Amino acid sequence: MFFNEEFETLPRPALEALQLKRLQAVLDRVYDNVPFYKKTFDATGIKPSVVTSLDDLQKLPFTTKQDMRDSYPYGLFAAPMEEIVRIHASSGTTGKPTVVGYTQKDISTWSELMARSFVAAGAHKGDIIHNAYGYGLFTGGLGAHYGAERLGASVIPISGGNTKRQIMIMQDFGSTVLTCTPSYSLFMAEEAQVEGVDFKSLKLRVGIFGAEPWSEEMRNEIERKLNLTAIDIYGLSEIMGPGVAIECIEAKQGLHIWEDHFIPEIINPDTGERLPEGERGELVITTITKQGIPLIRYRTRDITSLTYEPCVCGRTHARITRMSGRSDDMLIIRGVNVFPSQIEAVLVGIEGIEPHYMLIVDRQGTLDTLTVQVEVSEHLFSDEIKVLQALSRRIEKEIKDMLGVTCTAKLVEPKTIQRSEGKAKRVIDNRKL
Ligand code: DLL
Repeated sequence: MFFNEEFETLPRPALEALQLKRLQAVLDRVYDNVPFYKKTFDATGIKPSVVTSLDDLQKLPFTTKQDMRDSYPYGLFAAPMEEIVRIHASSGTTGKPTVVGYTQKDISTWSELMARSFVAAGAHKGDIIHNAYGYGLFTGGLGAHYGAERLGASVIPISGGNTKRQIMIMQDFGSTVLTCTPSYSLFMAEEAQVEGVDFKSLKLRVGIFGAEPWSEEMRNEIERKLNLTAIDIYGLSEIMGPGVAIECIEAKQGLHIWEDHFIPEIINPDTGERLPEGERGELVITTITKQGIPLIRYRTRDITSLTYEPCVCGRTHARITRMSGRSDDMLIIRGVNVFPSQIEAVLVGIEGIEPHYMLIVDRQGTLDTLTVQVEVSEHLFSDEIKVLQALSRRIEKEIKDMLGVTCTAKLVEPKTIQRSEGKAKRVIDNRKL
C-alpha cells in the first residue's frame, strides 16, 4: 500500500534526475537568499552552478547545529517572515534552541511525507490514531497530527502525559494506531497493568515509535507488552520533524528516507569524507524542496548506514538502518565507545529485569566508572539477596562480554527510575560537571 505510489516507487534514474533538478534549484535559492550560504560557498570558491551531478554535492561545505545556533533565531531562513506560517524549535540540552520555520508549502510537504509514513507503517484511512507525541514547539505532535489528517484517518490529539487518561481513551475511543516515543509506550504498558487493562483487549494494531534511539530488543519487548507491531520512525526538527524516514511494515528492515525531498549521505564524522554504501557513519541530509529553512549537507550527528538495495515493499527510496545513537550521545568509558542503546540491548535480553535503566558515569581520579542502574521485576525483588547478587554479576558480565566495558550493576526497586512521557533521559554523566 502506498500513499503516493508514483513518487514512492519512482525508478531510480527518474528519482535521481528529480533530485538533481531540485538540488540545483535549492542551491540557487539559498545562495541568493541566505547570507550564510553565500558566505560559506564563496569562502570555498564554489558557485551553485558547479553542481552538475549528484556526486558534486560532496564539493559543498557542511551545515552544522552550531551554524544554526550562530544564526539564532531566524538567520538561516530563506523565505521572508510573511511567508512563514509555523515555527518549531528543538529544546537543545545546552544553550539556545534550534529554530525552524515552515511556509504553507513546507507544511503541506511535511503532511504528505507523514501520511506516506503512516501508510508505510500499515496505517490507513479509517484508523483511529492516538497521537501521544507532545504538541508544542516539539515537532512530534503537530507533525504526526497533520499527517494523520492528510491520510484521512481520525486523529486523537492527546499529546503526552496523564497516562491513566491515555489508557482510558485508548480503551473507550478504540484507538488502532499509537504514536509516541518507545520509552513512553513502555510506561503506558506499565500503567495499563496497574489499571488492570490488558493491551490484548485493546484495538491497537500498530505503534509508530521514534524521536529517541531504541534497540531491536526493545522493539520485541514493546510488541510483546503492547500486543502490536512496532515501527521505527525517524526525523529531526532541523530537517522537517517526524517522517523523514520510516520502516515499511512489509520488511521492517531499515527506514526508507523520502529521497524526492531529502538527499542522504553517510560520512566519516572525523574526516568528513563520504563513506560507501553499507558503512556506518554520520548521516548528512540535504533538503531539496524546503522553502522556510532549506539546509545543505546538514550534519545530523546520528549514526547509521545507508542501503540502496531494492526492498520487498516496492518503494525505491534508500533505507537507513536503525540509529545506534548520536555521535554526541556516545559514551567513551576508559577509551571504549558505547552507545546507551547497546547497553539497552544487553539489558532487555536478561530475564528478571525491566526495560527501565539509567547509566551513570563518574570519574574517580583519572578513571571513568560506569554504573548501570536497572529495575528488577516485581516478582524477583522480594527474593533472597543471593539471587539479586547473582543477577547483578550476570549483568556486569554480559555487558563486559558484549561491549568490552566494565560496569557496576545496581539493581533498584520496581518503578523507581524516572519514567518519561517524551524523550527518555538515559545517561547522567557527572564527568562534565
Ligand atoms: O525527535 C522528531 C521526531 C518526532 C521523530 C517524532 C520521530 C518521531 P528532534 O526533537 O529535533 O526531532 O530530535 C531529533 O532525535 O537527530 C535523533 O538523534 C533522535 N531521533 C529521532 N528519531 C529517532 C529514531 C524529533 N527513530 C533527534 N531513532 C534526531 C533514533 C531518533 N533516534
